Amino acid sequence: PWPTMPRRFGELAARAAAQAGYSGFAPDACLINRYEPGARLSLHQDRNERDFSAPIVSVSLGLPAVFLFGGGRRSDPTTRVPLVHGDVAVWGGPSRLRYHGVLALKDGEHAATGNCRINLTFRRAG
Ligand SMILES: O=C(O)CCC(=O)C(=O)O
Ligand SMILES: [Mn+2]
Repeated sequence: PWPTMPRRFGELAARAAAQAGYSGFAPDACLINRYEPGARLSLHQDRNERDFSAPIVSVSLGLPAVFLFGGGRRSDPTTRVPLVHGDVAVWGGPSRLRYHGVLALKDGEHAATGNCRINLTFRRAG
């Protein structure tokens, strides 16, 4: 069912989505971001996918980060969500287009990744 990515990756993402209430998620894309200390991701919406009915499943590896989860407008207040190695965040449904970002990564060392954070977002690109 997931010809474009390792089977286990697709299964992990589908299971996480189902646990969050989005059954039947069949990701066909995985965007991988690598953050070095100081790197950040400014508030944005994930709009490159054709199908907004599918959720986003985000897997964090390595150094911890602070995820900002906002609202439907860039100026809406944000919630700070600490993400550590192995965390999986899912947003979908009415939250699918909420603004989000990542604060500047703090310096550190992680056994799995060394001096960086790696994030995988599983998506249904369409
Ligand atoms: O690194 C993260 O936790 C979020 C990544 C993200 O929002 C994206 O790649 O669009
Ligand atoms: Mn995003």
